[in-house]
Amino acid sequence: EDIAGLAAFEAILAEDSRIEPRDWMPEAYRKTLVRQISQHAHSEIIGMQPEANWISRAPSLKRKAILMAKVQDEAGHGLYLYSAAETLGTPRTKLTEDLIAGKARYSSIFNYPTRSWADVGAIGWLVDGAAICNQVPLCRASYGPYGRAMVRICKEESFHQRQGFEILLELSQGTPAQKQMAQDAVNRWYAPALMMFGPPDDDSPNSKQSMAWNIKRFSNDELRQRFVGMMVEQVKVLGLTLPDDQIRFDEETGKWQHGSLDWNEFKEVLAGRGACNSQRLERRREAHQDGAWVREAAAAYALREQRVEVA
Ligand code: FAQ
Repeated sequence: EDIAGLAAFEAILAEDSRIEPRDWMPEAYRKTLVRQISQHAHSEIIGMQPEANWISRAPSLKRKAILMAKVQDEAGHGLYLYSAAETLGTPRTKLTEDLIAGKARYSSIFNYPTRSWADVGAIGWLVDGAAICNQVPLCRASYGPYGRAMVRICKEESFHQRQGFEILLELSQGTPAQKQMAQDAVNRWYAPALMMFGPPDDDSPNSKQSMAWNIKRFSNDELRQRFVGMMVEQVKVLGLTLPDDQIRFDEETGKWQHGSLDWNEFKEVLAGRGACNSQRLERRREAHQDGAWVREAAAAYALREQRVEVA
Protein backbone atom coordinates (compact mmCIF):
# COMPACT_ATOMS: atom_id res chain seq x y z
CA GLU A 1 0.00 0.00 0.00
CA ASP A 2 1.10 3.54 -0.72
CA ILE A 3 1.96 4.82 2.78
CA ALA A 4 2.27 8.48 1.87
CA GLY A 5 -0.95 8.24 -0.15
CA LEU A 6 -2.82 6.65 2.73
CA ALA A 7 -1.58 9.31 5.16
CA ALA A 8 -2.71 12.08 2.80
CA PHE A 9 -6.08 10.35 2.31
CA GLU A 10 -6.64 10.07 6.04
CA ALA A 11 -5.61 13.68 6.61
CA ILE A 12 -8.21 14.83 4.06
CA LEU A 13 -10.90 12.81 5.82
CA ALA A 14 -9.81 14.05 9.25
CA GLU A 15 -10.27 17.67 8.22
CA ASP A 16 -13.57 16.73 6.53
CA SER A 17 -12.45 17.97 3.18
CA ARG A 18 -12.69 16.35 -0.24
CA ILE A 19 -11.04 13.52 -2.11
CA GLU A 20 -10.69 14.35 -5.81
CA PRO A 21 -10.30 11.92 -8.75
CA ARG A 22 -6.50 12.29 -9.01
CA ASP A 23 -5.91 11.78 -5.28
CA TRP A 24 -4.67 8.46 -4.01
CA MET A 25 -7.45 6.43 -2.43
CA PRO A 26 -7.77 2.92 -1.00
CA GLU A 27 -9.21 0.42 -3.48
CA ALA A 28 -12.03 -0.41 -1.07
CA TYR A 29 -13.06 3.27 -0.93
CA ARG A 30 -13.13 3.42 -4.73
CA LYS A 31 -15.12 0.19 -4.88
CA THR A 32 -17.69 1.36 -2.33
CA LEU A 33 -18.21 4.61 -4.19
CA VAL A 34 -18.67 2.87 -7.53
CA ARG A 35 -21.14 0.51 -5.83
CA GLN A 36 -23.21 3.31 -4.32
CA ILE A 37 -22.99 5.76 -7.23
CA SER A 38 -23.86 3.11 -9.81
CA GLN A 39 -26.89 1.88 -7.88
CA HIS A 40 -27.93 5.50 -7.48
CA ALA A 41 -27.47 6.26 -11.21
CA HIS A 42 -29.40 3.14 -12.24
CA SER A 43 -32.20 4.14 -9.84
CA GLU A 44 -32.59 7.47 -11.59
CA ILE A 45 -32.77 5.80 -15.00
CA ILE A 46 -35.07 2.91 -14.03
CA GLY A 47 -37.06 5.39 -11.93
CA MET A 48 -38.16 7.12 -15.13
CA GLN A 49 -40.38 4.19 -16.03
CA PRO A 50 -43.12 4.16 -13.35
CA GLU A 51 -43.88 7.83 -13.90
CA ALA A 52 -43.43 7.74 -17.69
CA ASN A 53 -46.27 5.22 -17.56
CA TRP A 54 -48.60 8.19 -16.92
CA ILE A 55 -47.25 10.76 -19.39
CA SER A 56 -49.76 9.80 -22.08
CA ARG A 57 -52.61 9.82 -19.56
CA ALA A 58 -51.83 12.93 -17.50
CA PRO A 59 -55.13 14.74 -16.83
CA SER A 60 -54.22 18.03 -18.57
CA LEU A 61 -51.69 19.55 -20.94
CA LYS A 62 -50.10 21.39 -18.02
CA ARG A 63 -49.73 18.21 -15.95
CA LYS A 64 -48.28 16.42 -18.97
CA ALA A 65 -45.67 19.13 -19.55
CA ILE A 66 -44.66 19.12 -15.87
CA LEU A 67 -44.41 15.33 -15.75
CA MET A 68 -42.33 15.18 -18.93
CA ALA A 69 -39.93 17.75 -17.50
CA LYS A 70 -39.64 15.78 -14.27
CA VAL A 71 -38.94 12.48 -16.02
CA GLN A 72 -36.30 14.21 -18.17
CA ASP A 73 -34.70 15.62 -15.00
CA GLU A 74 -34.28 12.04 -13.75
CA ALA A 75 -32.42 11.15 -16.95
CA GLY A 76 -30.13 14.11 -16.30
CA HIS A 77 -29.50 12.92 -12.73
CA GLY A 78 -28.55 9.51 -14.06
CA LEU A 79 -26.05 11.14 -16.42
CA TYR A 80 -24.40 13.30 -13.72
CA LEU A 81 -24.01 10.17 -11.62
CA TYR A 82 -22.63 7.97 -14.41
CA SER A 83 -20.10 10.75 -15.02
CA ALA A 84 -19.16 10.78 -11.32
CA ALA A 85 -18.64 7.00 -11.50
CA GLU A 86 -16.46 7.42 -14.60
CA THR A 87 -14.08 9.66 -12.63
CA LEU A 88 -13.40 6.56 -10.51
CA GLY A 89 -12.39 4.56 -13.57
CA THR A 90 -15.55 2.60 -14.34
CA PRO A 91 -16.99 3.47 -17.77
CA ARG A 92 -20.68 4.01 -18.26
CA THR A 93 -20.81 1.23 -20.88
CA LYS A 94 -19.69 -1.26 -18.23
CA LEU A 95 -22.29 -0.01 -15.73
CA THR A 96 -25.03 -0.21 -18.36
CA GLU A 97 -23.99 -3.73 -19.36
CA ASP A 98 -24.25 -4.84 -15.74
CA LEU A 99 -27.67 -3.25 -15.41
CA ILE A 100 -29.20 -4.85 -18.47
CA ALA A 101 -27.62 -8.19 -17.58
CA GLY A 102 -29.56 -8.01 -14.30
CA LYS A 103 -26.33 -7.90 -12.26
CA ALA A 104 -26.63 -4.37 -10.86
CA ARG A 105 -28.72 -2.95 -8.04
CA TYR A 106 -31.16 -0.09 -8.26
CA SER A 107 -33.61 1.17 -5.66
CA SER A 108 -36.30 -1.28 -4.53
CA ILE A 109 -38.96 1.43 -4.85
CA PHE A 110 -39.04 1.36 -8.64
CA ASN A 111 -40.27 -2.22 -8.73
CA TYR A 112 -43.76 -1.22 -7.60
CA PRO A 113 -46.51 -0.49 -10.14
CA THR A 114 -48.14 2.93 -10.75
CA ARG A 115 -51.84 2.10 -10.74
CA SER A 116 -53.51 5.52 -10.84
CA TRP A 117 -52.75 9.16 -11.58
CA ALA A 118 -52.53 9.74 -7.83
CA ASP A 119 -49.48 7.45 -7.78
CA VAL A 120 -47.59 10.15 -9.68
CA GLY A 121 -48.43 12.50 -6.80
CA ALA A 122 -47.45 9.92 -4.18
CA ILE A 123 -44.12 9.26 -5.92
CA GLY A 124 -43.31 12.96 -6.03
CA TRP A 125 -44.30 13.54 -2.43
CA LEU A 126 -43.03 10.35 -0.75
CA VAL A 127 -40.35 8.93 -3.07
CA ASP A 128 -38.73 12.24 -4.00
CA GLY A 129 -39.23 13.34 -0.39
CA ALA A 130 -37.30 10.29 0.83
CA ALA A 131 -34.69 10.87 -1.86
CA ILE A 132 -34.11 14.45 -0.66
CA CYS A 133 -33.88 13.38 2.97
CA ASN A 134 -31.27 10.76 2.06
CA GLN A 135 -29.40 12.92 -0.46
CA VAL A 136 -29.04 16.28 1.26
CA PRO A 137 -26.39 14.80 3.61
CA LEU A 138 -24.73 13.20 0.57
CA CYS A 139 -23.96 16.73 -0.73
CA ARG A 140 -21.21 16.61 1.92
CA ALA A 141 -19.93 13.18 0.83
CA SER A 142 -16.15 13.05 0.92
CA TYR A 143 -15.79 12.24 -2.78
CA GLY A 144 -15.88 15.59 -4.62
CA PRO A 145 -17.59 14.66 -7.90
CA TYR A 146 -20.33 12.74 -6.06
CA GLY A 147 -21.05 15.52 -3.54
CA ARG A 148 -21.16 18.18 -6.25
CA ALA A 149 -23.51 16.12 -8.44
CA MET A 150 -25.74 15.75 -5.40
CA VAL A 151 -26.09 19.53 -4.97
CA ARG A 152 -27.71 19.96 -8.37
CA ILE A 153 -29.78 16.84 -7.99
CA CYS A 154 -31.21 17.95 -4.65
CA LYS A 155 -32.31 21.30 -6.05
CA GLU A 156 -34.29 19.54 -8.76
CA GLU A 157 -35.67 16.94 -6.35
CA SER A 158 -37.13 19.75 -4.24
CA PHE A 159 -39.17 20.92 -7.20
CA HIS A 160 -40.23 17.31 -7.85
CA GLN A 161 -41.44 16.92 -4.32
CA ARG A 162 -43.53 20.09 -4.45
CA GLN A 163 -44.98 18.89 -7.73
CA GLY A 164 -46.11 15.61 -6.13
CA PHE A 165 -47.45 17.35 -3.03
CA GLU A 166 -49.50 19.68 -5.20
CA ILE A 167 -51.02 16.81 -7.21
CA LEU A 168 -52.11 15.11 -3.99
CA LEU A 169 -53.43 18.37 -2.53
CA GLU A 170 -55.57 19.02 -5.57
CA LEU A 171 -56.96 15.47 -5.52
CA SER A 172 -57.54 15.62 -1.79
CA GLN A 173 -59.57 18.81 -2.20
CA GLY A 174 -61.50 17.36 -5.15
CA THR A 175 -64.43 14.93 -5.23
CA PRO A 176 -64.68 12.15 -2.60
CA ALA A 177 -63.53 9.66 -5.25
CA GLN A 178 -60.45 11.77 -6.03
CA LYS A 179 -59.63 12.10 -2.36
CA GLN A 180 -59.97 8.33 -1.99
CA MET A 181 -57.64 7.81 -4.96
CA ALA A 182 -55.03 10.03 -3.28
CA GLN A 183 -55.36 8.19 0.04
CA ASP A 184 -55.08 4.82 -1.69
CA ALA A 185 -51.86 5.92 -3.41
CA VAL A 186 -50.36 7.16 -0.13
CA ASN A 187 -51.35 3.88 1.53
CA ARG A 188 -49.50 1.85 -1.10
CA TRP A 189 -46.34 4.00 -1.38
CA TYR A 190 -45.71 4.77 2.29
CA ALA A 191 -43.97 1.55 3.42
CA PRO A 192 -41.95 1.04 0.22
CA ALA A 193 -40.77 4.69 0.55
CA LEU A 194 -39.53 4.01 4.10
CA MET A 195 -37.61 1.00 2.77
CA MET A 196 -35.70 3.24 0.36
CA PHE A 197 -33.43 4.20 3.28
CA GLY A 198 -32.06 0.66 3.31
CA PRO A 199 -32.15 -2.16 5.85
CA PRO A 200 -32.30 -1.48 9.61
CA ASP A 201 -28.98 -0.38 11.12
CA ASP A 202 -28.26 -3.76 12.71
CA ASP A 203 -28.60 -5.37 9.28
CA SER A 204 -26.71 -2.79 7.20
CA PRO A 205 -23.27 -4.23 6.39
CA ASN A 206 -21.92 -1.15 4.60
CA SER A 207 -22.96 1.65 6.94
CA LYS A 208 -20.13 1.62 9.44
CA GLN A 209 -17.31 1.84 6.91
CA SER A 210 -19.18 4.34 4.71
CA MET A 211 -19.68 6.58 7.72
CA ALA A 212 -16.00 6.30 8.68
CA TRP A 213 -15.15 7.42 5.15
CA ASN A 214 -17.54 10.42 5.36
CA ILE A 215 -19.63 9.07 2.51
CA LYS A 216 -22.73 8.46 4.62
CA ARG A 217 -23.33 11.03 7.37
CA PHE A 218 -26.32 9.41 9.07
CA SER A 219 -27.43 5.83 9.47
CA ASN A 220 -30.34 4.31 7.53
CA ASP A 221 -32.64 4.31 10.57
CA GLU A 222 -31.73 7.88 11.54
CA LEU A 223 -32.72 9.19 8.11
CA ARG A 224 -35.85 7.03 7.98
CA GLN A 225 -37.00 8.42 11.35
CA ARG A 226 -36.28 11.97 10.28
CA PHE A 227 -38.34 11.40 7.13
CA VAL A 228 -41.33 10.08 9.10
CA GLY A 229 -41.20 13.24 11.23
CA MET A 230 -41.39 15.42 8.12
CA MET A 231 -44.22 13.47 6.51
CA VAL A 232 -46.33 13.37 9.65
CA GLU A 233 -46.62 17.16 9.50
CA GLN A 234 -47.08 17.46 5.74
CA VAL A 235 -49.83 14.82 5.58
CA LYS A 236 -51.99 17.02 7.83
CA VAL A 237 -51.82 19.83 5.28
CA LEU A 238 -52.85 17.34 2.60
CA GLY A 239 -55.88 16.32 4.66
CA LEU A 240 -54.83 12.67 4.30
CA THR A 241 -53.38 10.10 6.73
CA LEU A 242 -50.32 7.86 6.81
CA PRO A 243 -51.16 4.13 6.99
CA ASP A 244 -49.24 3.70 10.26
CA ASP A 245 -50.93 4.11 13.64
CA GLN A 246 -47.70 3.58 15.55
CA ILE A 247 -46.01 6.85 14.61
CA ARG A 248 -45.04 8.79 17.71
CA PHE A 249 -42.35 11.16 18.87
CA ASP A 250 -40.17 9.60 21.56
CA GLU A 251 -39.37 12.42 23.99
CA GLU A 252 -36.54 10.46 25.56
CA THR A 253 -34.53 9.78 22.40
CA GLY A 254 -35.82 12.85 20.54
CA LYS A 255 -36.65 10.59 17.60
CA TRP A 256 -39.71 9.64 15.60
CA GLN A 257 -40.85 6.04 15.84
CA HIS A 258 -42.89 4.18 13.25
CA GLY A 259 -44.58 0.81 12.84
CA SER A 260 -42.55 -2.21 11.80
CA LEU A 261 -41.81 -2.78 8.13
CA ASP A 262 -41.97 -6.02 6.17
CA TRP A 263 -38.27 -6.62 5.59
CA ASN A 264 -39.07 -9.92 3.97
CA GLU A 265 -40.84 -8.07 1.18
CA PHE A 266 -37.75 -5.81 0.85
CA LYS A 267 -35.49 -8.86 0.47
CA GLU A 268 -37.81 -10.38 -2.11
CA VAL A 269 -37.72 -7.17 -4.17
CA LEU A 270 -33.91 -7.02 -3.92
CA ALA A 271 -33.74 -10.64 -5.05
CA GLY A 272 -35.60 -9.64 -8.24
CA ARG A 273 -39.02 -10.93 -7.20
CA GLY A 274 -40.94 -7.66 -6.81
CA ALA A 275 -44.08 -6.88 -8.82
CA CYS A 276 -42.28 -5.12 -11.69
CA ASN A 277 -38.59 -6.17 -11.57
CA SER A 278 -38.62 -8.16 -14.81
CA GLN A 279 -40.76 -5.60 -16.63
CA ARG A 280 -38.40 -2.76 -15.65
CA LEU A 281 -35.31 -4.60 -16.85
CA GLU A 282 -36.99 -5.78 -20.03
CA ARG A 283 -38.00 -2.21 -20.89
CA ARG A 284 -34.46 -0.98 -20.15
CA ARG A 285 -33.00 -3.66 -22.44
CA GLU A 286 -35.36 -2.70 -25.26
CA ALA A 287 -34.50 0.98 -24.87
CA HIS A 288 -30.79 0.13 -25.00
CA GLN A 289 -31.25 -1.89 -28.20
CA ASP A 290 -33.47 0.75 -29.78
CA GLY A 291 -30.82 3.37 -29.05
CA ALA A 292 -27.95 1.39 -30.63
CA TRP A 293 -28.11 3.39 -33.88
CA VAL A 294 -27.67 6.66 -31.95
CA ARG A 295 -24.52 5.38 -30.24
CA GLU A 296 -23.17 4.03 -33.53
CA ALA A 297 -23.86 7.31 -35.34
CA ALA A 298 -22.20 9.34 -32.56
CA ALA A 299 -19.13 7.08 -32.63
CA ALA A 300 -18.89 7.28 -36.44
CA TYR A 301 -19.17 11.06 -36.29
CA ALA A 302 -16.48 11.32 -33.61
CA LEU A 303 -14.16 9.14 -35.70
CA ARG A 304 -14.72 11.29 -38.79
CA GLU A 305 -14.02 14.50 -36.86
CA GLN A 306 -10.82 12.95 -35.52
CA ARG A 307 -9.68 12.05 -39.06
CA VAL A 308 -10.38 15.58 -40.28
CA GLU A 309 -8.25 16.94 -37.42
CA VAL A 310 -5.36 14.60 -38.20
CA ALA A 311 -5.46 15.38 -41.95
N1 FAQ B 1 -33.04 -0.73 -2.78
O1 FAQ B 1 -25.42 -1.86 3.89
P1 FAQ B 1 -26.55 -1.13 3.29
C1 FAQ B 1 -34.06 8.36 -6.71
C2 FAQ B 1 -28.77 -2.62 -0.73
S1 FAQ B 1 -33.84 7.95 -5.08
C3 FAQ B 1 -32.15 -1.59 -3.32
O2 FAQ B 1 -27.39 -0.28 4.19
P2 FAQ B 1 -25.56 1.21 1.87
C4 FAQ B 1 -34.81 9.63 -7.05
C5 FAQ B 1 -27.40 -1.96 -0.69
O3 FAQ B 1 -27.04 -1.46 -1.97
C6 FAQ B 1 -33.24 6.25 -5.05
N2 FAQ B 1 -31.04 -1.98 -2.67
O4 FAQ B 1 -26.03 -0.31 2.02
C7 FAQ B 1 -35.89 9.40 -8.05
C8 FAQ B 1 -26.54 -3.08 -0.21
O5 FAQ B 1 -26.29 -4.00 -1.27
P3 FAQ B 1 -24.85 -4.10 -2.00
C9 FAQ B 1 -31.75 6.14 -5.22
C10 FAQ B 1 -30.82 -1.45 -1.45
O6 FAQ B 1 -25.08 1.41 0.49
C11 FAQ B 1 -37.22 9.63 -7.72
C12 FAQ B 1 -27.45 -3.84 0.75
O7 FAQ B 1 -28.78 -3.48 0.39
N3 FAQ B 1 -31.04 6.78 -4.17
O8 FAQ B 1 -33.61 7.62 -7.50
C13 FAQ B 1 -31.70 -0.54 -0.84
O9 FAQ B 1 -24.65 1.58 2.98
C14 FAQ B 1 -38.24 9.42 -8.63
C15 FAQ B 1 -27.15 -3.51 2.20
O10 FAQ B 1 -27.52 -2.15 2.54
C16 FAQ B 1 -29.81 6.35 -3.76
O11 FAQ B 1 -29.30 5.40 -4.28
C17 FAQ B 1 -32.85 -0.18 -1.56
N4 FAQ B 1 -33.77 0.67 -1.06
O12 FAQ B 1 -26.92 2.06 2.10
C18 FAQ B 1 -35.62 8.98 -9.36
C19 FAQ B 1 -29.14 7.15 -2.70
N5 FAQ B 1 -31.21 -0.22 0.38
O13 FAQ B 1 -24.66 -2.77 -2.71
C20 FAQ B 1 -36.65 8.74 -10.29
C21 FAQ B 1 -27.69 6.79 -2.53
C22 FAQ B 1 -30.07 -0.92 0.54
O14 FAQ B 1 -23.84 -4.31 -0.88
C23 FAQ B 1 -37.98 8.96 -9.91
N6 FAQ B 1 -27.51 5.53 -1.84
N7 FAQ B 1 -29.85 -1.67 -0.54
O15 FAQ B 1 -25.00 -5.22 -2.95
C24 FAQ B 1 -27.45 5.42 -0.49
O16 FAQ B 1 -27.58 6.39 0.24
C25 FAQ B 1 -27.16 4.06 0.08
O17 FAQ B 1 -26.60 3.26 -0.91
C26 FAQ B 1 -28.41 3.36 0.72
C27 FAQ B 1 -28.00 1.96 1.20
C28 FAQ B 1 -28.92 4.16 1.89
C29 FAQ B 1 -29.51 3.18 -0.32
